[in-house]
Amino acid sequence: MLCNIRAFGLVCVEVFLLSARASAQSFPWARTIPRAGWTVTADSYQAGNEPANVLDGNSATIWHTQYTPSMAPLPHYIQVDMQRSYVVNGFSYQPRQGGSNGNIGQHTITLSNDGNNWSQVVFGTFLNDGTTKRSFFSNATARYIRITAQTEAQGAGNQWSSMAELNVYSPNPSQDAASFRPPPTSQGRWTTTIDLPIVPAAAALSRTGEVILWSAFRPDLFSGGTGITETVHWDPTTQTVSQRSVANTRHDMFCPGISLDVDGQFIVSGGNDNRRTSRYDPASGSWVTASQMNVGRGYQSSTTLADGRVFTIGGSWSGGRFQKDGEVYDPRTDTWTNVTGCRTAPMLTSDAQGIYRADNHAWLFAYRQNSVFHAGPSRNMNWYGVSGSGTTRAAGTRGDAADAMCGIAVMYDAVQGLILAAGGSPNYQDSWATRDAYRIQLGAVNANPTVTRLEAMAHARAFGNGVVLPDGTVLVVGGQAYAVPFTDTTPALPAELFDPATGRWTSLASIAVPRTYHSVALLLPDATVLAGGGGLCGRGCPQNHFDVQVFQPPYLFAADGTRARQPVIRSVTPAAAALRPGATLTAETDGAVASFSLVRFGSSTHTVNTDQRRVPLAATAAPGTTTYTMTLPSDPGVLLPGYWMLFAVNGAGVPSVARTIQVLLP
Ligand SMILES: *[C@@H]1O[C@H](CO)[C@@H](O)[C@H](O)[C@H]1NC(C)=O
Ligand SMILES: *[C@@H]1O[C@H](CO)[C@@H](O)[C@H](O)[C@H]1NC(C)=O
Ligand SMILES: *[C@@H]1O[C@H](CO)[C@@H](O)[C@H](O)[C@H]1NC(C)=O
Ligand SMILES: [Cu+2]
Repeated sequence: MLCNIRAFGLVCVEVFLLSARASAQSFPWARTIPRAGWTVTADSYQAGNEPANVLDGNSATIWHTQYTPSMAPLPHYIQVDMQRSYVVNGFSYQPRQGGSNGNIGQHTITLSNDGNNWSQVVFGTFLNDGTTKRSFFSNATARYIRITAQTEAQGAGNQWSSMAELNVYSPNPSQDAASFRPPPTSQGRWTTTIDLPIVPAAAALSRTGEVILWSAFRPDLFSGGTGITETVHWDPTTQTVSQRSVANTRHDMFCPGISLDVDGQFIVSGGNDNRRTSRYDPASGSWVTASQMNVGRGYQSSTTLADGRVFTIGGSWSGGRFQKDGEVYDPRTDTWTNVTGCRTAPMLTSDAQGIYRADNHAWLFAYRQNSVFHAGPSRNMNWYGVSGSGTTRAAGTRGDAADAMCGIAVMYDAVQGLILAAGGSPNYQDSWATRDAYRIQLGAVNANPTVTRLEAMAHARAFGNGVVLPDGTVLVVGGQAYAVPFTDTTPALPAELFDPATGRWTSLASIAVPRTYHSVALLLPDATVLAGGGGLCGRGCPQNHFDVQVFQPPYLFAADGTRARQPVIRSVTPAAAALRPGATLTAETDGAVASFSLVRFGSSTHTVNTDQRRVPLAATAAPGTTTYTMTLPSDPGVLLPGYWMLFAVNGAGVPSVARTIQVLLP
């Protein structure tokens, strides 16, 4: 697709509108299964709108549930019998084209080989429009596939369901389903796909346990917007997906800086509305207008500081192209203050597109003595001081690395000051990404760190994401080898796991679809990882991925392939679980465990997650008990203020579900 970030606009959108008409479109990873001989049934239909209409290749004829003489109530389902089992990995549904009554909203997709035993592979909510909906999921076998509609997309109370066409995808329709074996659980497992009514280009974990995801002013398009953001709340405990348009802050929060503050509020700065700041308050579930930045920014990064403020720098993608030196936000006073001594010039990459790209997506790590370490993506690294009007000090180069735009940088051990840097490309776009990986070991503040070249990843990745796990390993997901925004070519489908104990990588199971530009990933409190999104390139754009998928890392499985039993943290003392750096924390578990760690709540957009970091905790048990006492690090530059997940990890390496801990300001 020739639509890139320089060429977006009406022409590009028109192209996608035309391609949207091809509802039976195939993809490199998924081809439509020929529908000859299929049969179809539904729980209800209106005479003249029979279920068989979804297989006739004519989008003008539809299935519609009964509305007269009586209204058939939700839920509704429609199911096809493909007459034999296939390896399947996707489902597509074209809504009716003349009108929108019956568009499916909340739904599940289930598979069966015998018509009796069903397994769910997808749940979620579709966007209410006429574009073809596609749900891709991990390879499985099925003869029967069923979609069950729980709501009608237009409005509460509507009881109809309707559909123009239905297709089922297979990685290879001629493959014998009997030969199918899922990847071994030693590679982890990609589980349920969650359909969203937006393309999630940003996500953050709320201290309530909800994940908030957002796109831009439109659910499917990034460019040209202002004044509104389409968001989704996903509650993992109830499995509900709800759509909310946020207009009160008059802020299109596409491509912002995101930082979580001491109270777990999201501080979201700039983006399409490049000077605006919005704060998400988990307590009320609402967004609040905050002070505007001094400088308009988009694609800047920001990081929460040891003192609770938020530092940002760069961001020439939006708000003008010039040297955008640092500024600091104080949530207590709701003010932005320039720290012009934090200079942009030393942190630029040598991008072919100049400053527009060169100051994007900085790898910022707040650290000891209220400092900020800048690890990349430029090959040059820096220390920023954020007191007074700010200081900049060069910190050497990242070994023999080139500029690594849209690579991954993850602080997997904040106590030891250890950062993994991997992937990225010299130029933002039209540029080959690297497989190279480096360990950055921070020493004294303002001193050059020690950089060690590690074993390379198996896959080159730009636009991928890195997630630190409770055991200190780092999961990388998605990305592509040749960086071109809004393409799914050269995707890195297998996940990989970095083990700091050995310095080695392990290839893991493949995600169901490419997750390239505008994808997101987050660690969840149950020790699984959410990864998804990608696209946001306009109505009908085939690179739009309106979904996320949940990954169960290998540590959640026993050697025999079954789910491992997770240890349980029964209680935490102090019970309020709000502590200051240096405090003592006690946790009681349901059995002996080997270690504890804290992982900070994360946020994710454009490969940047400056919120996540891991702090290993040394714990000692009172003799004969499973009550463990640990002392928190005393430097708030290591243990940043805000919300953290406390995990216990047992002797087999299995993590618990997390307890939430708030780290207060010193
Ligand atoms: C139902 O299907 C699942 C998934 O294919 C399979 O693991 C399970 O054994 C089946 N259960 C029965 C009762 O056949
Ligand atoms: C902050 O810095 C920007 C860019 O240099 C400048 O335009 C703006 O006037 C400054 N604001 C204040 C309050 O000093
Ligand atoms: C699905 O199966 C096909 C083979 O039919 C394989 O090439 C592909 O890698 C599998 N996809 C995933 C995500 O495992
Ligand atoms: Cu972008």
